Amino acid sequence: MSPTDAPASPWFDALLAGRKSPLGEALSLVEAGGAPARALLARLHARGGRAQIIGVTGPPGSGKSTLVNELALHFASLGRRVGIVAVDPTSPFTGGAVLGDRVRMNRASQNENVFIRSAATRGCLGGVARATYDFVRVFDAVGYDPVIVETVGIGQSEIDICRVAHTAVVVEAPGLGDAVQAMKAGVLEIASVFCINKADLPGTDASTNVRSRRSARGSRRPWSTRRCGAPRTRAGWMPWPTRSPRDR
Ligand SMILES: Nc1nc2c(ncn2[C@@H]2O[C@H](COP(=O)(O)OP(=O)(O)OP(=O)(O)O)[C@@H](O)[C@H]2O)c(=O)[nH]1
Ligand SMILES: [Mg+2]
Repeated sequence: MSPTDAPASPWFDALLAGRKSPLGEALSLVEAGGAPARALLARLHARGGRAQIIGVTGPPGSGKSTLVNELALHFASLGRRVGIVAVDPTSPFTGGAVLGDRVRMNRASQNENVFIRSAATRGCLGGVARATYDFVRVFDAVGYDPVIVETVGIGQSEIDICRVAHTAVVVEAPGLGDAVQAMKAGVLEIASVFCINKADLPGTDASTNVRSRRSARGSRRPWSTRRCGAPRTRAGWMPWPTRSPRDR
C-alpha cells in the first residue's frame, strides 16, 4: 500500500498542511500518472475549489516570469501561500527542457510561502503541459491560493490557459504589434487583464492605446469568480490594459 492509499498517514497529513517535501512528492506522483495519481487526486478532490487560478500568458520574452515573480512575492507578503506552475518548452531534439522560468523567479523560489513547480510541454500544444491542471488541483487542495500558471511563450492561437485559469493575464511588451494585431482573434480574446510589460521602454503609450481600443470591443473571456470548472461570466467586464515596469 502506498502512502496515498492509506486512510490517514503522517505523509498525507503533512501534505494537507501544505508542507513542501510531501507536496513535491505529490506533484511528481500526479505527473507520473496512472492509478496512484488517480487515487491521490480522488482523495484530494473534496478539498479543492478554493484557490484563485491566475494564468499568465503572452509571447516569448514579454516578461511573464519576471511578472509572476513579483506577483508571487506580493501575495506571499500578504501571508498567502502561492503555488506556481511554470511551463517550459521541451526540446524536440533532446527531449529535455531548460527550466528558464525558474531562473527568473529566483527571489520567489526562496520565499517560504511560495512553491514553484516546473512542467515541460512534452509535445503538448496550446501553451500548457498535460499535467498542468492536476498540479493546480493539488496546490488548491492543500491550501495554496492563488495558484499562478505561466504558459510557455505563445503565439496567437495557443489559448488552452483559458481552460485552466479563472483570470487570464495576457502579457505584452511595447513594439510587439500594431492595431491590426490588436483586432485579431485568438489570445487577445481570452484576456481578463492586458499587462503591457517593460513599461520603462519606448512605445509603451502606443501599445497601451492599442490595447485600450481592443478592450473597448469587449472580451469573450470576462473575469470569473467561479472556483473550478467552466468560468462564469461577469456581465459588462472589460479587460483593461495595465503597465508593469520591472522595478516598480
Ligand atoms: N526593460 C525591461 N526588461 C524586462 C522587464 N521585465 C522583464 N524584462 C526582461 O525581459 C527578458 C525576458 O524576461 P522573462 O521574464 O524571462 O520573459 P518571459 O515572458 O517569461 O520569457 P519566456 O518564458 O522565455 O517566454 C529578461 O531579460 C528580463 O530581464 C521590464 O519591466 N523592463
Ligand atoms: Mg518565462
